[in-house]
Amino acid sequence: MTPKFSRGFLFILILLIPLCLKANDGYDLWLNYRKIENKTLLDKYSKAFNSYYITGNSETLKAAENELKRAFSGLLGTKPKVLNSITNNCIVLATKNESVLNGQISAKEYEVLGKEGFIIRSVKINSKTCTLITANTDIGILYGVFHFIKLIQTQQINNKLTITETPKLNIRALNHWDNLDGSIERGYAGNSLWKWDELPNTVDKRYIDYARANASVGINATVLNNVNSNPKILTKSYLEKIKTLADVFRPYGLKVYLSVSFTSPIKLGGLPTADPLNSQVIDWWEAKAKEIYTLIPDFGGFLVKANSEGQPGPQDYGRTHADGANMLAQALEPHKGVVMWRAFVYNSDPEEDRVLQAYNSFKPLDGQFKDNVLVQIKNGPIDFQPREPFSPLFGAMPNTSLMMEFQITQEYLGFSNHLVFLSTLYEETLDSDTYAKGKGSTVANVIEGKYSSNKLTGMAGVSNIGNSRNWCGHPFAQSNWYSLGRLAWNPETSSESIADDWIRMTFSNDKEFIAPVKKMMLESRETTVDYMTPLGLNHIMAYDTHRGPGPWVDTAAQPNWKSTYYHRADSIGIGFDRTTSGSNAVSQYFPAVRDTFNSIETCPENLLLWFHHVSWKHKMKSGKTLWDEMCKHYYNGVDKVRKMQSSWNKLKSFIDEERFVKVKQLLEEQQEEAVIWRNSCVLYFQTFSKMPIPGELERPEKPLSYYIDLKIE
Ligand code: GCV
Repeated sequence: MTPKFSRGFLFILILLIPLCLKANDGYDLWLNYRKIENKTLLDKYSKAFNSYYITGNSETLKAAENELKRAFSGLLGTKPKVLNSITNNCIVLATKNESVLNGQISAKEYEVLGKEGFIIRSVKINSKTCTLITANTDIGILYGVFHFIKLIQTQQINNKLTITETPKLNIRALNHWDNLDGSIERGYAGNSLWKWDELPNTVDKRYIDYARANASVGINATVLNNVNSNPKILTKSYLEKIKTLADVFRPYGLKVYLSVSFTSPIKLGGLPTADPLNSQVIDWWEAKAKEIYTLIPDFGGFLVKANSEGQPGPQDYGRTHADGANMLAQALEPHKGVVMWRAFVYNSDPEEDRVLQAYNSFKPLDGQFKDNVLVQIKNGPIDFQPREPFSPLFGAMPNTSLMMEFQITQEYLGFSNHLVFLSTLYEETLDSDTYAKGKGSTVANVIEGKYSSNKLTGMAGVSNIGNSRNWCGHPFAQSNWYSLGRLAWNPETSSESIADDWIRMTFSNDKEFIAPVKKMMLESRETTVDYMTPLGLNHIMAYDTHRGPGPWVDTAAQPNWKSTYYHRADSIGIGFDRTTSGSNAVSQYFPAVRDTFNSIETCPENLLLWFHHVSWKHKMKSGKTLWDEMCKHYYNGVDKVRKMQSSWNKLKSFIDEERFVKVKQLLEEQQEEAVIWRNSCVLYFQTFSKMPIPGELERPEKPLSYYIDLKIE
């Protein structure tokens, strides 16, 4: 039977069509190849790039070719011709030794590129004008293609292209904290992407899009499972599933790694011990490594959380972290695998400042790790707070490969409900001067390996990806995944340029849109610090969930999980004395940094309460008392969220309805939570300062007890 539609229904349908056309659910991320609207530019690009010539047919080159076709069809509305010989206006994709190159690029230039770098250059080959994308390897070509597409997306192609790019870090990794039951620890965008019950036989198309997205920003490593690892991940049946994923990811240069539990030999192998010096344990891991590499020849290696937050480790057997890491490294060495051993360790002793513990545990081990071990260090000494000083381990272990661990998922930063562009947080850490080799020895330089003989370098980001349709929950949370990739490729990239590219690729090239959105993004992290943890406050979130305020939390499973442990507010003042007369954490830094942090006069005010217990009446640089200054920050935070809202509300006409509305709703939620944060903290800390909220500021609507009872879910 043919369905009959009423006139009214058809009318509504017609009205809805433009809306549907503008719909965008965010699935395409920054690979959003929508047609260039500027007619002149469209004509220019369509003429300049109308065909391509490719040598080789590996899976990686096929991926490059497909991406090019996809981008052309979306951005230019054209289908590029595949050529048998080079003609004018074509794109040439060729690796180093292809004869077609006619010596365009010198051997020296190729040497600089290494295994993953690429060149994009406007050249003449046999008197034909073309754009050459070349590299030593196929993956270099794929990276080059993504870069080239980015130039079209962001409308930044000049007439003469002369681009050379090489990654500054070897391992550029996502750490998934995905559990085998599909849940994600600290994941706020749905469940795990990995459908373990369907693997190895069924391949979700999404795995390919995941790999594409990672390759597009140069991410070349994925640790599939939670660092709180379930030993089952190393069973035969899981390894077969993982092989399927590795096969899907391989063309995109994405290697698979696994988080392993130190007691796997006991749990899976039935051994009585997991002592790293025990020969049966050593044999067990060597056999396991062989088994893995037989299935996955390019397997990356292991990530290990040991003797941390209840996880087993070598110290359970009287051995050191180096003993544990080296035993695993030895098992992986014949296969060229690596161990990423986390430095995130602390005990529950209330007497030893938690901030000291990672440094005290690892610094003495400098030089003891095998060459295929990287020590993976969180950016700050506690745990992914909205602001922390850089970890003093950066620069302190010159004979060890050190890699950076950032968090992309917003555990302490409002989950995927708050707009927080984390690139500025990453950048702040990377730009911090360790003074390890005198002024200018930035954390970026340290992790690039500039001061050590160790050759392995890396950066990891704890993933914010889940199976929600737009991958990351908040449309802007995608920018944090993107930023991690960009900074892992080059830790000296500016957040400003990352934001610029991301906005153009994801939303629009319209200047009227880019300027306000970029401002929102670049200010958003400081805004969050203001309404959550200004002036160096930290870890005052709700217990366990880490969502919403909880400065009053004073009972916890261990003393250093209490908020009161961190803020130390009393009738005199607030803050943790970590100076030379306090816990002495300042002395873990090189002298110039130590002295700056140690003095209340020179300590940056944004870290003041991290390092000092400061009187409520202390005069700040602004001339205000500490109390008034703190109030100012909390109120500013809320005001700035409101400013984000009003900026966003003016941008409706620039983008699709779907993402516009989603961001609008989330900003409303963020504003409400920022008010809760502000009111909670100001009212709670006021019980110690006994000082009034400065006159002109709006008063909290509810009493403190209301906020203490409130749970933000
Ligand atoms: C994976 C914090 C988080 C934990 C996380 C841990 C870690 O403590 O709250 O969920 O565990 O860091 O990084 O290992």
